[in-house]
Amino acid sequence: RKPTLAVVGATGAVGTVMLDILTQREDVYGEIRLVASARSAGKVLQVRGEDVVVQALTPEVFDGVDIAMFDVPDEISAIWAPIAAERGAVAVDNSGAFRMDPEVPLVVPEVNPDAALVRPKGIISNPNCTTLSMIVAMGALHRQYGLAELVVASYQAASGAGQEGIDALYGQIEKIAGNRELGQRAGDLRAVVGTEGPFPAPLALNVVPWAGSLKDGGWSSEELKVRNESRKILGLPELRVNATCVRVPVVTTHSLAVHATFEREVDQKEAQAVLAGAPGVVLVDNPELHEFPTPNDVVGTDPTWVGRVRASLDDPKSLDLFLCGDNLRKGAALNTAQIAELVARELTA
Ligand code: 11C
Repeated sequence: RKPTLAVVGATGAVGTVMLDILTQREDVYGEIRLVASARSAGKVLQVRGEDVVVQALTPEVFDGVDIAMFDVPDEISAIWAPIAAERGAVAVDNSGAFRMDPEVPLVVPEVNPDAALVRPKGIISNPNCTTLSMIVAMGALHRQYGLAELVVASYQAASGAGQEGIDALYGQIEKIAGNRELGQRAGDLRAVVGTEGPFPAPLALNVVPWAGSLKDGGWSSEELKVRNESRKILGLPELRVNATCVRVPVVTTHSLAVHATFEREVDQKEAQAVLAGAPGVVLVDNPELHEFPTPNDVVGTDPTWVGRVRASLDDPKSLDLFLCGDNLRKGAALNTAQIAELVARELTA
């Protein structure tokens, strides 16, 4: 019997991409049940070319479900993923609610697929989209050279903040369109576009060094997630990680500038070959032809795209590189779908 899948949060920004991904990938499921808040129940969505009526989130909706994906806020997952697990489903959760729970594996199929097999709570977590945008490439380099330290700066897209973030960025762009005076005097953008929406400063014609909530020492929650999740996925609890997370006026696709230090000496050409050969990674690194990944080249695609690979001029064990990953695909829906496929294969083996 093919497993029954529930997609919880089917109407959100990630849920919408999930339905496309389920339609495009190999069909390993029997029934696919779409679930959302009571407000969205009754809507009709398409998956695998079929109309499916959205059901309200209730405990009973998980009866007979083998795998339940959650693309909902932390507080909803915190309550409902355990309910799905109690009712016999394996919950694959894309929220931050369980990622650092020692009894919940945090899985990236290209990096630590076997971790998905040990899930005492019946829950598997999907990492944060910023961590995911870099971790497949860093996992490949770690296998070759042994990772010792990461110093990263992110360039995060508005859709990381969901549909609200997308709407805020487009709304701001509409408000400033055609105004060639803006962006030249302190505070002029704030006066025109305000700060409605999820970003604490104007995003159009600007960058905002903030994502998530404030934690001790001035770190943002997003920066700590990059640190803690990278350590857990790579199995390196002492890995040195410093992240600065920045929002940029891009709709979808997170980018990161990475300075990585390894246990062994690195070679630029060899590192490029390692990345080019790694599953889930595409190398585009011809600066003489101005060929390198940009978010707009990458949006809508599955892999992590890497370019600008350079050996550090000051440290034979360090590399600098730039990478991009679609935050709604590999950064969220695709990785969740890949984890669910691992479980589906296990259940039908
Ligand atoms: C952002 N990475 O770009 C965040 C969104 O922990 O799943 C995802 C938050 C999370 O704002």
